[in-house]
Amino acid sequence: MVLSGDDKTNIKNAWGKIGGHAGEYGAEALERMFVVYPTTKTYFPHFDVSHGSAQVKAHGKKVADALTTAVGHLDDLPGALSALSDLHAHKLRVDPVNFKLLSHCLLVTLANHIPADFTPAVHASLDKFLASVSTVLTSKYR
Ligand code: HEG
Repeated sequence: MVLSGDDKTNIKNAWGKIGGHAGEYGAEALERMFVVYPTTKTYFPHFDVSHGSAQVKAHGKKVADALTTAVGHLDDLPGALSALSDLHAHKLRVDPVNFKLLSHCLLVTLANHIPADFTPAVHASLDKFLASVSTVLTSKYR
């Protein structure tokens, strides 16, 4: 998956629109994932996954911060996400299909919050971005 110059511009612009809401949107995406795809909850047996959960809010901020880091390193996602890739592959062992589910929920969340900016072209660039991040986070499994 190669991000074009236009993709990089679209991704940075869209992320800029989110401003200080990244953590909140990350938590919303997680809540959507847990509600829509309940099997994803099996990775979080130690979490309270109910609506408004402080744990989901805190984890949403962590996920969003990692994505913000990624947006800042679009030319070196493997380097920027190396430690996180080790964690997901060697410790968490999250099946790669789940990354598509979370990515989808992130896109739905963004579409809801920045509808005017969520054009088909921006949608496509964000989809490529999340697929690239997911590839990095699942690249050390084998
Ligand atoms: Mg992962 C921990 C980011 C997909 C399950 N995830 C984390 C952490 C970050 C992160 C930043 C905290 C790392 C740390 O404490 O050092 N996760 C992240 C991203 C994405 C992703 C950016 C994809 C875009 N994670 C993902 C998916 C699942 C999952 C799809 C399972 C459905 N992550 C998971 C679990 C933990 C983390 C179980 C540990 C949570 C905890 O115990 O606090």
